[in-house]
Amino acid sequence: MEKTFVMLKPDAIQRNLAGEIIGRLEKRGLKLVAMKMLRIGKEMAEQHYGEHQGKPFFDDLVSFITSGPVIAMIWEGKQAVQVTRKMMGSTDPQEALPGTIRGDYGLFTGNNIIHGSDSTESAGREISLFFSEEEIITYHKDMDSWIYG
Ligand code: D4T
Repeated sequence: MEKTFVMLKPDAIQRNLAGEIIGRLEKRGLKLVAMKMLRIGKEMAEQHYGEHQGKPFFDDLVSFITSGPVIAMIWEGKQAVQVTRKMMGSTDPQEALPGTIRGDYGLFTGNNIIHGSDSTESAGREISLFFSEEEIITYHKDMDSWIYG
């Protein structure tokens, strides 16, 4: 099974959207294997968004992601990376389709509610930045046989 890293950004927490979003991922059939709330420091934010260093929106991005607590999670499932990205919708919430998380709850690119890894390589890097091996839980869910057949 593939793992992906998902983070509910400070706007999701402040707007009371955490339960709703976690519920959507859960109901889709993805399996939650790690979760914690934390406040990201500047250094960790710069590392997480390293690919955007030097871009005009970088400083705003770092100050936004460090502005309040986030919820970091690992979700597992078949094609978990791609499935989660589709559920999130486009980076710019104004472009995101209704039915997607950003398309239903967002209006502005800077505050786009949720982060999800964009590839299995990014997922591996992000998971090890946020979680230790011991924090990732391996367990069986009977329901998986109803989800995957
Ligand atoms: P993240 O990484 O937060 O899941 O978002 P995406 O994967 O969908 O998009 P991204 O990496 O291109 O952008 C990271 C982050 O930067 C903000 N951003 C992005 C911004 O404020 N202005 C911009 O022009 C872009 C492209 C939003 C998400």
